[in-house]
Amino acid sequence: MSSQYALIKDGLQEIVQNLSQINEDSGGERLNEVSDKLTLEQFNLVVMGQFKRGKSTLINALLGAEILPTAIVPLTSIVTIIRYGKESKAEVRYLNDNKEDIQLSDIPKFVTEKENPKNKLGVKDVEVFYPSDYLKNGVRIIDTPGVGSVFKHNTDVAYAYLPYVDAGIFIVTPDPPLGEAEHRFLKEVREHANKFFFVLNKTDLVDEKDLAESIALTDDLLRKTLEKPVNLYPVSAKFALTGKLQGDSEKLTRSGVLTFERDLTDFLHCEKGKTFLHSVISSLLKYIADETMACKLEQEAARLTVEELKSNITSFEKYAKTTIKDRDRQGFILDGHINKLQQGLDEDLAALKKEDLPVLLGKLDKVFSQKTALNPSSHELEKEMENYVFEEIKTIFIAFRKNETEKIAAALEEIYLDEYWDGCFNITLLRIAGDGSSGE
Ligand SMILES: Nc1nc2c(ncn2[C@@H]2O[C@H](COP(=O)(O)OP(=O)(O)OP(=O)(O)O)[C@@H](O)[C@H]2O)c(=O)[nH]1
Ligand SMILES: [Mg+2]
Repeated sequence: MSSQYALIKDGLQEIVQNLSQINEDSGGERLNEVSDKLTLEQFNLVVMGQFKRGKSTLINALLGAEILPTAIVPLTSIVTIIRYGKESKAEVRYLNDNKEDIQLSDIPKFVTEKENPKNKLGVKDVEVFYPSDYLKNGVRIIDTPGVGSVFKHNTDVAYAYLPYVDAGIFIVTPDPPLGEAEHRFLKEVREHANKFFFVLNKTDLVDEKDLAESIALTDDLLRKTLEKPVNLYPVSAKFALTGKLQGDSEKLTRSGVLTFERDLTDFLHCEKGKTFLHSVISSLLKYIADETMACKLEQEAARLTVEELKSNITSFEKYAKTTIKDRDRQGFILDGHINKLQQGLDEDLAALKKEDLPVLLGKLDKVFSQKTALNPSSHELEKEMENYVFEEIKTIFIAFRKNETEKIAAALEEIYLDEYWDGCFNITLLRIAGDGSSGE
């Protein structure tokens, strides 16, 4: 296998050189990227999915360290590439080609929507070096922003990364199940990568019966979308991470991540080379198809008269102007949606305080009088009361958080679909208007 692999790899490198010579004027950057990929044998294992499914948490679980920031709100906004390094370190690469070494603890400042809103810092990506066995032999684990959130630019970044996927880990969760945004994303993903692992995360949040139903439903939806059977790995990335961090092997086993890790490791040992070559061949085929199309367009353009060309340019400029206006309008509408969501959350928090606080205080009074009667030692009493308060607040907040996550996810899905269909409608109107004006 290895000599065959080397032979094909060298052959592909030769094809890249030949293509560069044939087409000296254009496409140089794309061919250089393929050539570098072949030389460095870079293999991109990309983690993708809808916002908040637990992509960053799963990567942390695989690495056994809290490297990437995670949160309850849509968070990752910039691609983070994790590659092998004997020592842990990180580097920010900016869109203007500048680079900067940063502390691992400063990663959130650059890759999160909260600290770098709308990528105001102009970050291209962040590269993290880390000594994990997964990252040996050119494997790069890549965290991408989630699709389908109210931050449309995060969805754009995830879509734009698809051509770089050699193998993917696609994350879904039982609750809510596969939604419209994910369904659309999956259809696109299908066109780009040969190998995908499907992970059903957050299994710790559902009971056994719900989990079994969810596995069957997700499996069915994925099979229908991808038109082939899939292997679905039920895991709890949260338990896997805490299991590894606390050396709790029982928790780690319960997380289900070990089966996934076993299959992932097998794949990286046995099938990575074949998938890598497939991926390079696909990139080259896409490059050839694009260049052929560009040639055809050039030939067509050469046949047009100057008047026809001028008229096409005018129509295009008109279309571009309307599109920019439409983008600004959408931005304005989305800001309104965000404010509404925030307002809803504030109202729910106020209601929680108003309804649950008096009940909690009543319970505390009752437990306090029971416990003082049984155990007057102030130190132990304080500890017991602290534990009681902690558990009560945790129960209230877990229920609140679950409820709010569902509410926000449903609201975001609705906003996304509204905007999507609005966009389709506007494009149709523009096309109709364009057809009319060209006939004038
Ligand atoms: N209960 C539970 N919570 C989880 C699990 N995995 C992730 N979470 C939580 O889900 C939330 C989102 O996790 P992230 O890892 O930030 O999700 P993400 O997919 O990277 O989100 P974006 O970057 O916004 O797309 C965080 O609050 C995590 O703690 C899990 O297995 N179980
Ligand atoms: Mg994330």
